[in-house]
Amino acid sequence: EEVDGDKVKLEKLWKLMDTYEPNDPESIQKSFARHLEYSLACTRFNFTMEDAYRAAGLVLRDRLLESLNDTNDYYRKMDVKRGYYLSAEYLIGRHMQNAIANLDLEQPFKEAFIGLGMELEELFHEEADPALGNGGLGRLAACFLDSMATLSLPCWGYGIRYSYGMFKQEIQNGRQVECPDFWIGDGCPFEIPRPDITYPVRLYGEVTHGEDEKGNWCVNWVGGEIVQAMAYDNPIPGFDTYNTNNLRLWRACPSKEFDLDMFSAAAYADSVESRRKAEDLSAVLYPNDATYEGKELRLRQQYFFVSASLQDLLRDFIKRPNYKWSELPEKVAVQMNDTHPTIAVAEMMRLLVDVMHVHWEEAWDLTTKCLNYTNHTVMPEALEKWPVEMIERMLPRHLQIIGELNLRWIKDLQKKYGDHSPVISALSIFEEGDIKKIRMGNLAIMGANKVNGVAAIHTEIIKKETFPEFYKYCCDIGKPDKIVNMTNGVTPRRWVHCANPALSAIFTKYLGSHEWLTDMTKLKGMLKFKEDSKLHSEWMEMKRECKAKLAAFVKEKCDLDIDQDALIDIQIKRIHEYKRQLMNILYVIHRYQELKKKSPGEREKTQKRVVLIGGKAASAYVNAKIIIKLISNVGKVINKDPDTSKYLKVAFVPNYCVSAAQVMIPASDISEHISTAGTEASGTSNMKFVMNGGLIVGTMDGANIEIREECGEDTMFIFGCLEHQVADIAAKAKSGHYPIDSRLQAVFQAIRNGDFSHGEPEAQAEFCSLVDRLCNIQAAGTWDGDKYLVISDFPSFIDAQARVDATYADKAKWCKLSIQAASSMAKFSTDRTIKEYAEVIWGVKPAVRPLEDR
Ligand code: T68
Repeated sequence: EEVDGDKVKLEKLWKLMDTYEPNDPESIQKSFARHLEYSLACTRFNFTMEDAYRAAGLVLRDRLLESLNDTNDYYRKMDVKRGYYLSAEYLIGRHMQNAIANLDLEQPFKEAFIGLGMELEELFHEEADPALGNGGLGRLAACFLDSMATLSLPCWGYGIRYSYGMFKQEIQNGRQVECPDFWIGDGCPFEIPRPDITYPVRLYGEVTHGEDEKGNWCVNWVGGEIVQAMAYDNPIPGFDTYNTNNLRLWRACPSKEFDLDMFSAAAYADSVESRRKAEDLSAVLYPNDATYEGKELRLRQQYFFVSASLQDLLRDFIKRPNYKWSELPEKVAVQMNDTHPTIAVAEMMRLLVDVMHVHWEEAWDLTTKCLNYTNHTVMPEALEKWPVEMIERMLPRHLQIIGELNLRWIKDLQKKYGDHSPVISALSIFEEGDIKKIRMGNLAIMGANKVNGVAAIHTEIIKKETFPEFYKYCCDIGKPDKIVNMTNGVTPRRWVHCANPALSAIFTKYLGSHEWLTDMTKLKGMLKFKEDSKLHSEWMEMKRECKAKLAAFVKEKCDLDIDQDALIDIQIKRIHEYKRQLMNILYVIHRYQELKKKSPGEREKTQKRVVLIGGKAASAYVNAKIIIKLISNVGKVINKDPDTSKYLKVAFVPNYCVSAAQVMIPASDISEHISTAGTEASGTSNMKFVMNGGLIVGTMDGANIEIREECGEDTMFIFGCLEHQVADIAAKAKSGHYPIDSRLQAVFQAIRNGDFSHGEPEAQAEFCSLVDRLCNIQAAGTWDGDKYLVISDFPSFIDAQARVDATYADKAKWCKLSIQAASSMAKFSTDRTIKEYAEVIWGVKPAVRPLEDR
């Protein structure tokens, strides 16, 4: 019910609200004091650092809200086409520093807090690190939001407000222990609960047929349970624009109606219990990446957020004056981030046909014009397939819709390829077998206007290997460009400006303005200084500063002292066999063995190195967990060996997360992106490292290939087999031809000898199992051994590392390469990526909120 304008002095209210919060240091201080006292009930004489963080957060929230509301009004007024990013994950990281930078409040905030005797940076550390995602896919979504806002694009994100994000990783006796991450704690000042924005989401129940009020035949989905989705808004401010966009996350709540039948049947307690259970739906993020768990709760989560989001965006559409359904594709574009939101294909059809009474054919036309799908992986084990039986129980109407869609699809294919073409079973949404399944990838491609991969090589693999029949079909109907490439990126605001203020200052000083932060092609202007000795000394000073921060961090997290003059070598990413952290630690052992062989005099001449490895393993991923234990144990041996510890240190850094990345990445000299060719779709941390002046040791995989193209071959230490060679090497290995380099043999021998087992029989057995598996010592006939070709790529990995040492020895050369690489990264800003999505896939244009609007 709206407020009656006669009763409330609306005009007066409007005038009062028409004044914006002032941004000078003194007003910020006043705002801060007011929030401490009135919002947090602290006194000026008695508050903690956490209170101070919270009050500062509320100061920012006021300003974010003003901008969010006005931006929404502006988009509405302009009646613009909107983009909606559907993602089950957002790895947003801390808000505060980013919000201050993007709202252009760095100077006044700094002054305000210095004036109050506080360091702003200390406040940043009080903030929990919201980790509502697993890894690259979730972090990409967060970088995308930053770029959408910065480009003033009318685009929103939709997702799930998990109460428990990605688990916190503790390392106990070298092993991963998962601890719950209740990130919300006493509440997050940057989110805005919207109890007024809720939608019912039905699960289970049955489908009946009947007549509507007008006597038309209709379908009813009834019974089951209803969960309420409540909106939590997270303002996303753009940089150098007045636009602030929104990330709307849904929390599951009990439905508003109370079941009176249950109540009167004296089942009051049961009834409350079942309502309480509704909240479990958004309780926890599944900690798997690259595999999916066929758990019913996961499918419920997916449907829950998809249904709420589509209801919300369709409600917004029908609020437009004189809307016509035929105009939906001119006003709405939806991006499905992987197959996780793919049930959207069926839900969009259900909402249009059953609820909005649009004809089936038109509804399908609209659906396939609005939806788009991004694929992030070619690993077969990651392609989601849900049992038909599960969908039938949970979403009976959706199964009917998918069945009907498939029927029409197959008929179309039969006309083209004949009744029994093998293409048909490959393209069908249903997978036959003991357990009949729905292939979400096929459903996504069928329902999408555009399908995209995330790096050039990955998009080619999608066409040729993952979905070849689909690609052929697209070519056959004259639409080969239904599958397009959208190479990933990262936001330079968080990953250079916030993470590495010293580097940001260098760029701004040499280029004469901070324009590079919104137009990274400007960085090319640095190239003319790449041999300038003054820049070299500032650049090296910047690295030293970053390394000092890293050293403090490593001391705190690993209780290890590291030499700040050493070459810093980092591998941080989810632990997975295809990413080959195992190869990295095997190389560290080899390096250790070589050092041990040397005389003290010879050792003096070798390059000092600190190797840091970090990342989380899915909780059920046995091998990944053993790899963590092996890294920890190798560290324990090497770091305390007096012969070598001056020259080589290695540590497993616990609880890798966005805020850890912001400290680690700027300090690296080299980073490892060493997946088997053809397995890493893109990778995005590779981009962050290079933007910060680090060089890459890497394979010809994912975005490494494109980074090399942009920065020059000399800036990268490439090794390993190429994608087209993999099948051949694996085939030879299967037939027994798989030689092991003698240096690797020596490493295996040391592991088998128990040199890194600390006398723990369990660890010894586990480490041997890893080595045995690589060497393919297992049940006869099954070759599942060195699936990711560690043995085959090892010798060239050693060579690449030798090239690193040789190059690093020449400080001026290294510095030049570092400047050259960092200045050539324009392509990998998400601003470029998002511009391409907006132009090629969404057809969404910028809507710049004008200055006079303020
Ligand atoms: C990553 N995928 C790719 N998946 O591995 C990486 N999966 O190469 C790419 O750069 C990145 O996506 C962005 O495109 C993931 O991160 C997941 O996190 C995930 C989560 C749940 C289920 C499956």
